[in-house]
Amino acid sequence: MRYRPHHILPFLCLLFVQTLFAQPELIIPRPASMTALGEDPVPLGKEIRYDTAFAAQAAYLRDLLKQQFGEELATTGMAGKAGIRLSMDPSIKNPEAYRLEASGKQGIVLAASGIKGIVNGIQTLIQLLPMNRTGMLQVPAVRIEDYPRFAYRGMHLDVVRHFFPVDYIKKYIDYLAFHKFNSFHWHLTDDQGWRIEMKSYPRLNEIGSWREETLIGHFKDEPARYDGTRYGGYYTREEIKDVLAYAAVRGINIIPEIDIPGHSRAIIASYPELSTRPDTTWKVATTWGMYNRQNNVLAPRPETFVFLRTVFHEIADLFPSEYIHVGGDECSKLWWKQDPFTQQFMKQKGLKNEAALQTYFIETVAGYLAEKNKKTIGWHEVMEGELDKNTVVMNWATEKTAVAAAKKGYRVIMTPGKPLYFDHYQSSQPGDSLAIHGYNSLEAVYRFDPVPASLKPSEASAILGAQANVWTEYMAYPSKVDYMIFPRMTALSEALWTPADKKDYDDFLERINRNMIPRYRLWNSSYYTEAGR
Ligand code: TNX
Repeated sequence: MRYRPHHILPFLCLLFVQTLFAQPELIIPRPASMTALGEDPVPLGKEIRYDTAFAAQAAYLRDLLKQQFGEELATTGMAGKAGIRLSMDPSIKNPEAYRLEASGKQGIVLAASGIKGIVNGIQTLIQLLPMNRTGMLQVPAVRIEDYPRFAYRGMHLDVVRHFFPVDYIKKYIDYLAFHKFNSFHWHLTDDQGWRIEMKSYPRLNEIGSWREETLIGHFKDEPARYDGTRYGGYYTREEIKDVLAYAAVRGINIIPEIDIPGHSRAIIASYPELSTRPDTTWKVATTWGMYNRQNNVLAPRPETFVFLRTVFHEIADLFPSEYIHVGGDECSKLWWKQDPFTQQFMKQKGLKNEAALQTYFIETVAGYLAEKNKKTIGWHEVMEGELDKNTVVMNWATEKTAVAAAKKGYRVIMTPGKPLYFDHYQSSQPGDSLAIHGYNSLEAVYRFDPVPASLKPSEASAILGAQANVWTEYMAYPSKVDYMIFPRMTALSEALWTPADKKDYDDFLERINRNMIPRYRLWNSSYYTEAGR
């Protein structure tokens, strides 16, 4: 079934309904349980009261309401009577769960045992209010008890292939919060640039953050064309801290990724002595798809391991996340095979092949991270050799790889190319704005189940959740990112949050039309529609 956002009827209904309040039936992702209380709608009131643990979330809610309605509610601690109450309730076991009750007797009470639960409840409350102010603000009388199906609900963003300003990163974090995601995977380094300020190795920024020019069109186009314009940049430590604080209020954990030992061209451009050819002057990559095409690997030299320990310690000190992502994907073996020093190193360490060396790098870095009490996440290729079971495997291949990893005893985050690569087309029509290749439809994303059918229930707990990846080779501006993620990100939010038996694709399309398309517009965000093409 196609959804028809420009169909007039839903909009008329929406206008009519919203003069009173929004319908709980439209909430996305759909809550686990919801009961209409059959009472009159409950006025929003003039105050937000809160337990001290939720002071920052009270201010966040106040700002959201002010943005949307231009009216500033008072935040008053627990004193006062009417209005919204953000209440700490330790009896709610899951800190991401919440209870929202709006009734004549109690007013609007939002209860949770943790920051993330309150933030999730706030997103539901926002959707119970009209999108535009049309008279008194009130919410329907309901009781909602809600919790996530999966513990890991993530979105990734590649800020290397194209670089996005802090304002957009914050907007992206707002998208995550709205959709009740909890993890932002920030892909900060790659062949085409190093995007975070480093104190320990300044050439990573002086040289590694800039490329001479950028490829135009698809990387397989012949002949290749370039734009001749220097491109780059990086986030300063102050900017990173600002983003971390912004995310923390919204209950979003930021997992930084420093991608090694492949995807390292920006590193070896800055410090050629860490490459398999120290005598070479490397340039930061200007094209895409480097795997097995251009040398972009680290050599296992003593200075490389000093570099890795120092850099990962600096990252570990900056980011509060329990997990740090070390990359480990698409590490070409060609350049290691050709390098006598690397071959010598492998012999000396008893590493039987280049896959084992790849794992050696990851294990070594996992050890450096453990010194800082951090755990490691790597792309599934890190399992090519014998890898420690504490490392979480992020699987971008098929279900088969995920099943193999789970059976070996790894914990897995699912991010399969099909359907969770949002750099693939969501339109089946030729002539859509350039994407890498492939077709990941909205429906495929909605129907995606992170748990492979062939896993036994006892093995299914190995699947922590899932994430969509947003590689930005063909997304030069925020509006293109928006266009690629919406509405697929909205579909993923329900696949990760809502109990499987409560999912319904036709109903979801209805909610996209009536709740989300108007909201994307409210946010001034681009989105894809079949009808709008
Ligand atoms: C593979 S999947 C990559 C990225 C590219 C992407 C393009 C993975 C971990 N690495 O470097 O951007 O394909 O779809």
